[in-house]
Amino acid sequence: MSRAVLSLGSNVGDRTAHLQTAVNSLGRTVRAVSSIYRTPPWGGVPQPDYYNLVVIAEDDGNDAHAWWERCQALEQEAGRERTIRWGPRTLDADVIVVEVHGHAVISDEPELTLPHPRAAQRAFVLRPWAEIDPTAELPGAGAIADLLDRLDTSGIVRVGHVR
Ligand code: A4P
Ligand code: MG
Repeated sequence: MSRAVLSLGSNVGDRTAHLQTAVNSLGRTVRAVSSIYRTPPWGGVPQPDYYNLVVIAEDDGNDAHAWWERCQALEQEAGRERTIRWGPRTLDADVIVVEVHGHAVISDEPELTLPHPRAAQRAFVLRPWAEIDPTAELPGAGAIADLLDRLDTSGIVRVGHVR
């Protein structure tokens, strides 16, 4: 069995609809979905605020790569175009951590680096994740509640929920 924490974000078009479609597409793998948060753009590119949420999902497989493929499919479904790094997008779907049979997968492959290398610095990931799993740990970095304490969360506002 594998369990994944996925971060979904949108700042182009109908942000709620893009997140809703992505969660629907994950279908029966979904175990928990956070609220939707409006978050200031991270990464220095001037662009509209994002809507972000975090999903915890499980499947019967043992392949971390399958989660990356699902995320790529979700981005394609949302008509994502790759232009500027960290720039605006209809959907960003990132794999934050994967556990296979209860053990965290560690990978430094460029295509799928696990845990996600920038998750510890991203309140837009940790804040929604903490809502649905407050005692979670980011392997190699520590308790997400402690990581979150060190970040600026002042611009992050809960705005709703997918159905
Ligand atoms: N990749 C490697 N590891 C992973 C992983 N764990 N999950 C590779 C997903 N992808 C991973 O990503 C570049 C490559 O990273 C992919 O080919 C994939 O194989 P990309 O999505 O094509 O490019 P990008 O998104 O522009 O760059 P990057 O570095 O992936 O950006 P991020 O980390 O995805 O950040 N601000 C807010 N508030 N909310 C957001 O959701 N998102 C981003 C994008 C920037 N700022 C944001 C948000
Ligand atoms: Mg990405």
